[in-house]
Amino acid sequence: MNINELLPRLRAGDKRALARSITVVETGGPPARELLAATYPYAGAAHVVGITGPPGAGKSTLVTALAQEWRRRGVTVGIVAVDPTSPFTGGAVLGDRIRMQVLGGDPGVFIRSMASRGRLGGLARATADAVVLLDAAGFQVVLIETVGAGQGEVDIARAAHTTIVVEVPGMGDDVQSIKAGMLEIADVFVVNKADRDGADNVVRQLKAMLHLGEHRPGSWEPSVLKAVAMHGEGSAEIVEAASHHVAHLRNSGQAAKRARAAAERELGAAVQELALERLRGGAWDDLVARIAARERDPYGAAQELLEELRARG
Ligand SMILES: Nc1nc2c(ncn2[C@@H]2O[C@H](COP(=O)(O)OP(=O)(O)OP(=O)(O)O)[C@@H](O)[C@H]2O)c(=O)[nH]1
Ligand SMILES: [Mg+2]
Repeated sequence: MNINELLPRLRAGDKRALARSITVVETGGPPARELLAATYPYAGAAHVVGITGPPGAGKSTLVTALAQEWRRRGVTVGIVAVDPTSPFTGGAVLGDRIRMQVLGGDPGVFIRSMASRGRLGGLARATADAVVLLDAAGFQVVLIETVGAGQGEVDIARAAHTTIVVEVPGMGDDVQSIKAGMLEIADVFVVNKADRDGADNVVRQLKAMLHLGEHRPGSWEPSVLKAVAMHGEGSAEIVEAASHHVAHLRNSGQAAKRARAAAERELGAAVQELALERLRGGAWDDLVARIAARERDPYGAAQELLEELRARG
């Protein structure tokens, strides 16, 4: 199916066209870019919500519960589950399928697990592109699940309007497991598995940590909410907090600022991807070897490659 056929079907919310389109962006290369160029103008309306947190915190369960809550409110939901740890084994992916099965028959829900398939720029890029596709297909909320482990996941979270960080009680009875980075990116904290002992303690500690930072007037103060995702408890409050957050972004003018920052990152990433693609091969391997041997420096070599590119026209 070519893009001229794919695009109208995708825009009509056709799930098969959407699944195919995501495979195209996962694979990357010129077809991915062509598809993205065609869909980009139609995206931008969705509320993109990142859900991150340690392995096993209940992220997939929460995503399922939140999707159900949004559906009860008549909102359509696209879900992207990112599994950077095992993109090929499908272990966690299978778990997600089972967990999210209850959403299966609903035409207002689309679920996709992402693997990078070796795409240049990796999973973060493929995920960002998949979000554009879901957005252009008309899904009103797009949920991205990632394990909050590395920089790549922080990048993915940064692409979201609202970031929900999931924590659980019982991890050494304190929240030292929360990395400083997580504290900074969280717009909403969810203490999941609140059916277990210690949830209130985690809530208290999170609030204390948040108050250590100075709260500027007019800035968003992250909510700290308890949930039992397994039973859907707390979902309504979380959906409301996410909606308040995105409204705050719009009303404070931050949405426009963030959109600009995101556009700049997107452009930078695209330049890098295209430049690398054109520069690899040729003198590349030789330069790499010589930089490793300290016979060349990376900046001088980059300069040389760019000049060569310009000469090629
Ligand atoms: N007790 C309790 N268990 C929960 C709750 N929510 C999820 N779980 C369980 O926690 C386990 C992990 O849930 P997942 O939703 O797969 O967690 P995850 O964070 O998506 O896991 P990964 O994607 O593998 O990092 C499952 O056995 C869930 O049933 C909850 O509110 N209370
Ligand atoms: Mg999961």
